[in-house]
Amino acid sequence: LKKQKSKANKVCTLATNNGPVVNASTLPDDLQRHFHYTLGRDEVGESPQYLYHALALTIRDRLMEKLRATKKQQQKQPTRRAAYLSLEFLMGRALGNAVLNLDLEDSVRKGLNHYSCELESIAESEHDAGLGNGGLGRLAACFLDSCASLALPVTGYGIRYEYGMFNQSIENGHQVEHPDNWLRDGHPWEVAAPEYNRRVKFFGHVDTYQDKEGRTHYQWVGTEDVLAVPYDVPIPGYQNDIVNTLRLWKSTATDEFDLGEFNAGSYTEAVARKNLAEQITMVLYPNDASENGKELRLRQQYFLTSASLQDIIAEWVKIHGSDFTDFAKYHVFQLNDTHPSVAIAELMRLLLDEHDLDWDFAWQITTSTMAYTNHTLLPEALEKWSVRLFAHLLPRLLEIIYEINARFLTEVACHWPGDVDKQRALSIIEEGDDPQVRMAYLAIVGSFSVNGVAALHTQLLSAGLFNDFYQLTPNKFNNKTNGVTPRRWLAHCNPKLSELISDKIGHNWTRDLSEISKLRRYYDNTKFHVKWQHVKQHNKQQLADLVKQACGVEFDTNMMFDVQVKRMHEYKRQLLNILHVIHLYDRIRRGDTEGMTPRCVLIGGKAAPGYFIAKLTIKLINNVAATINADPLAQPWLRVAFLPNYNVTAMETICAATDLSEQISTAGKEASGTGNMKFMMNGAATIGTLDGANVEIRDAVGADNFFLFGARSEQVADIRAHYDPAHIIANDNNLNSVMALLRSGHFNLFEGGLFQPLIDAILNPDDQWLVAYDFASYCEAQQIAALAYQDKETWTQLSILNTAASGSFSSDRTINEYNQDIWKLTPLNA
Ligand code: GPQ
Repeated sequence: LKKQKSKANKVCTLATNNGPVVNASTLPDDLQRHFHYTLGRDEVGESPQYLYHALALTIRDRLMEKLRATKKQQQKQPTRRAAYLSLEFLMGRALGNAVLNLDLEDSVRKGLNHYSCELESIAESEHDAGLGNGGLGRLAACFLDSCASLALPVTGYGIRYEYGMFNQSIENGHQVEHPDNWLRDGHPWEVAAPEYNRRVKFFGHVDTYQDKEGRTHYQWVGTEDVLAVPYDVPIPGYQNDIVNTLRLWKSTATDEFDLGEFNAGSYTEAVARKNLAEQITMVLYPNDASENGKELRLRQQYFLTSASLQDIIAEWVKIHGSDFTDFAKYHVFQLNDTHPSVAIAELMRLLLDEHDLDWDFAWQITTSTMAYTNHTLLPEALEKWSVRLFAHLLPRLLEIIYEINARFLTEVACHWPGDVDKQRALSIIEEGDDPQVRMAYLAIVGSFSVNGVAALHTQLLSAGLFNDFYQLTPNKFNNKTNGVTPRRWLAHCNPKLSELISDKIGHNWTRDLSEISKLRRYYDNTKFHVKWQHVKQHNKQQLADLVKQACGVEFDTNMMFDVQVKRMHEYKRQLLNILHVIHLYDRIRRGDTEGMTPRCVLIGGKAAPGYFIAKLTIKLINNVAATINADPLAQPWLRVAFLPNYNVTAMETICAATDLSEQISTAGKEASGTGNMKFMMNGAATIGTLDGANVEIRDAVGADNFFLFGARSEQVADIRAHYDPAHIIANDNNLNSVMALLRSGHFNLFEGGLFQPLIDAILNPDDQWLVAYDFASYCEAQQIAALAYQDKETWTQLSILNTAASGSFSSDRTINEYNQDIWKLTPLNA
């Protein structure tokens, strides 16, 4: 009884005391309390899900405590802060990351002992938070980790999609999509904050009236409003007591809806309308770097943007009232691609219509708080919205965009007097039968900073795609090469290698990855080599187990692990990869195995559901894999698997186990890449083109330690001008033989003609991805890599050098640059 009493007291203090009452030593008790009382469970038995849930709540208590402390410290003195606006946050699992960042491993293991459970197996119960497509969404997640770890006051704003990135299964070699009901078992990491609900307007029309001074006022009326409800997810910094917030908005119907329509008797219509409101945040659009164009997507964009800006302005008004003089001193907004770029017009609307500022002042605030990051040069990914749709959905926003454009075009006219074509080319509104709003142009015009995500990408943006804007305002343009968090992508996902590294150079590399260069001292130390190899073998076994379980394919850890995992897209050229695999198979069948290195090829990635050619590539990979894996002749040399449902969690196992990282996009097409960095950090060598951040990776590790191939970006236009793939094929025995196998139907014996569209794509003189052009140099680089792998010493050195050279690919470096050049925030403890 006494014991129970003291427990009850503890709960009571927890509720009333502001000081820390949850700590490492109370963790095992807290875990039991959540398991038995919060969740009402007795035994772990058949459902370890509950124990995971209890553990998550136990850790969340600790996060909440630090979150409150962080907020308190921020409130002590007003600080400049940043909001990272993004339609995607690809967070993956939270448990392992929180345990690492809060340094709770020992006490968590102790707590789980009571239930005879391992942390690793409990962690398996967590669904990935897949609120993103690929690189862009994962970058946002890495950035949040770095911001918190650097104690920067940055809040993430996103959407709480009911359904995240779809789950992919492979049936008869084809991709099949399944809804990702990730919230089904509850999401213990979030806390709803309905007291901060915001109203977001849609549809309606604009009324104007003149006040006594003759000023015109605009009122957006007759709107159909939707309520935005915030859910806060704590973002812990790395062992620094800082916890920031990711605020995710869910859409619901407004209260009037309940009272008004229900009472009016139109019950079913009212419920249908409620559904409409809730549709907004129902599902993530599964398109990576390609156009959407759907009304619901624009609704999502405006919903996120409006709710987030209102949130920030409401807080400002609470303290400063209607005085916006210093607003821009205290706020900066980073737009993650054009997806949230309607923010520029929305901030104008809020300042003009709701807070009564005049145009010049509002514009000055907007253009000194908005900063835009571009993530692609692909024209099909540059967002445009039809003016017609805009006028219908967001009439007031369109008016403001027209006004921004009119004023901007006078600047263009001053810079290029008399050049009407220039005005047409730079206009935010694209003329034509179906006029369009060019969101990238709106983003550039309304921002004080425009950045690309790798040196080459920024250079191509300034010299090409946005050159006119660059000429107009060169100082806006800057580069911020991407990075990845070394906490998740080395410390957490590769504990064995981390321990080995820390043994040699201490563990400060987790905070300052530039220290990892100290590893170079050991690159020719044979004792160290043995340990390094040992860790790699262990990690390869883990991946082999995963591949066995997911694909039924046996990977042999003595073979080279050659991996390409990323979204399926023509520009990423998974097709080139599988052509090389077919070439190896062709060699094996011919008995030409001299100098061949046994290898296991793993490919994984999701295709957008409507992307026919990407889906067909998945089918080809699966059919080729089936043929090769069933051929006893190929067994000693080659195994091939397509890993279904590639996601953040799978990458944690994959990047730690890879020998050769495939980064083989057509030069000039991959803005940066970030998978390339994760592989490098974990000691994989790269085979790649001079594209995106590959350029900087190669510079860092040295040309001798990078397997380079393919056309350079500056050659691509020339090559395309007289491109004749049939001629290339006819003059390359290897490629000719591969194409003959494909054409013969060798990989689609019972599915005649199935792969013809892929064959046609390769043979198309208009093939902008230059698959046939790069094939020979790709095979050559593959052969050089294969030979290097045969010399164990050489390869181990290569592996160590890659990890040692990965220091600048930490997202801490990236975020420090964002902060120095764009955000100018003061770290909390500084
Ligand atoms: N990226 Cl525009 C996406 O993942 N989705 C997108 O919609 C766009 C870009 C990627 C880009 O393809 C990669 O090269 C980058 O490394 C990544 O964004 C992060 O910048």
